[in-house]
Amino acid sequence: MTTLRFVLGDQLSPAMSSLRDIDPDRDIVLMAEVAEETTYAPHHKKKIAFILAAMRHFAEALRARGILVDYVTLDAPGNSGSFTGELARAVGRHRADRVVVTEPGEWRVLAMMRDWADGIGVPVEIRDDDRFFCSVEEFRRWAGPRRSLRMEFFYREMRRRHRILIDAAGDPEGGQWNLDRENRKPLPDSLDPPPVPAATVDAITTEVLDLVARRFEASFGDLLPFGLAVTPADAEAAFAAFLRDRLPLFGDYQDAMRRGAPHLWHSAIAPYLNAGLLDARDVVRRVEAAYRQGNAPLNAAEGFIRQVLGWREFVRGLYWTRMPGYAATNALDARRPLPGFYWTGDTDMRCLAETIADTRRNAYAHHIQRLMVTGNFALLAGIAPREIEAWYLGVYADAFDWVELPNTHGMVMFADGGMLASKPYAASGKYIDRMSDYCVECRYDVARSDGPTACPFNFLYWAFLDANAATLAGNPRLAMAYRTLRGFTPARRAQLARDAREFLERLT
Ligand code: DLZ
Ligand code: SF4
Repeated sequence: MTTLRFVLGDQLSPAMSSLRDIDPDRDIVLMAEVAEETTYAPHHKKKIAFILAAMRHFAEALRARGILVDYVTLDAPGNSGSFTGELARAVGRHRADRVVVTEPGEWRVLAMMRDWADGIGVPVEIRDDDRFFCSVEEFRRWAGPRRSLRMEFFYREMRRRHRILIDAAGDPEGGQWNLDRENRKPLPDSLDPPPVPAATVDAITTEVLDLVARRFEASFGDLLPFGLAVTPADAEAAFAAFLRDRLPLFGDYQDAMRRGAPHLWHSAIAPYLNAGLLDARDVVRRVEAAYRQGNAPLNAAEGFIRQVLGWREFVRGLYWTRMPGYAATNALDARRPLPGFYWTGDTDMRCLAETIADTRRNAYAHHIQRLMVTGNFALLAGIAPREIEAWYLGVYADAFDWVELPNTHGMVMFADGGMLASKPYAASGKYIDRMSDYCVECRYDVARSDGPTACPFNFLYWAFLDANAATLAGNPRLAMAYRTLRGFTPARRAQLARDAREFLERLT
């Protein structure tokens, strides 16, 4: 009896549930580079190279353990170009009696998997992905029938359940659950972030880089220099460097932005966590240990752990319990096409140009750039959720649907009407100016709200609030903003709306 174990490109963990009871004498692991996965989103060149190189290294590591791996490269003759096609071909090739897989990170692929048993004629066992703190069932029980879900309460539950940053009395370490207020310091000019070390490129990765340069020449983003980790050992080195050099100040400057410093004190380990090169539970425990050993302050450890144990698990639960209907909502009726400058960076709004340039170079931008620059603009400009979601899914090396979709749809675009976020993260240029040095060299004046030199984020912000008053004015977290808006004269409101309309018309 031959079992075929199919491992996908973001399932590169040695302890994957699909590999757990493998019989090295009889079972075969299938891995496949397929055109459909490289093109279903407008992926960044670095993202494609990262996944394919990590897949090839993973296959080598399995072979070194004496496991038979059937690895289909993108250029292999006869490659059908899809997961379904490659699985069917491999079942025939090996006369497999059954298939074992771990559930995927995307609804689209789960729908495919559910059809596999019928299509290929052998039983297909779909196992849970248990690389997370919280299973989907556990999340479902926690969420119940609630219409809106708050990360904060889920996060506290996770902290308690897994006893992370909990003191001997069962209370949160330091007396507070959430130190978000201590994560917003503006960055002093005198302070420079430490460099983020790049991983070395070996022969396997070089081959992948050649392949991507050839096949994806027209895709978004710079392929070189390539410094992403593609093995667990290199990902571990990247995480260790973060613990040592950047975690201590991560908390203070979590929300800061600076030209030419894309990583600041961020860990930049999301691609490794999401592809399986690092384990989220291990990472959280080690950040907690750094705090307990006096190597990092509480606002850093708690801020990091909130992202991984809180947000990351929360959005995954939300994705799997609310999809596929979740993606179809459009609470603010946003319909504008994505402006071309998201792909070219060709805009005279400095904050956007810098963030998009970082994205193009690194397939990375940190969470405040994503939420408060590219995201904030998309929200204020009323970009269609599907268009901006496809952009985020493509351009970031860490982006897989389960994590990208709720973050963009719910958090950035408020398209779910507040199921995930208690308010839209709309902000004027004032916020960007406070948290960055972008405005200094911008051709727009961040202090002006109307007229030809005004910062577009300003009039767009007021026009957005005005236009969406019927939906948003009752939100207590926006009460102050609406009070200010109501204090404007009708003529000023009309002027702001006109500036916004003319600006948006010029965009398309
Ligand atoms: C993102 C991606 C890309 C670009 N290429 C492949 C591939 O060739 N083979 C593969 O197994 N996985 C790839 N992936 C990751 C899949 O898209 C991902 O596993 C699904 O979207 C489910 O999360
Ligand atoms: Fe961005 Fe406005 Fe600042 Fe220019 S002035 S960088 S557009 S926030």
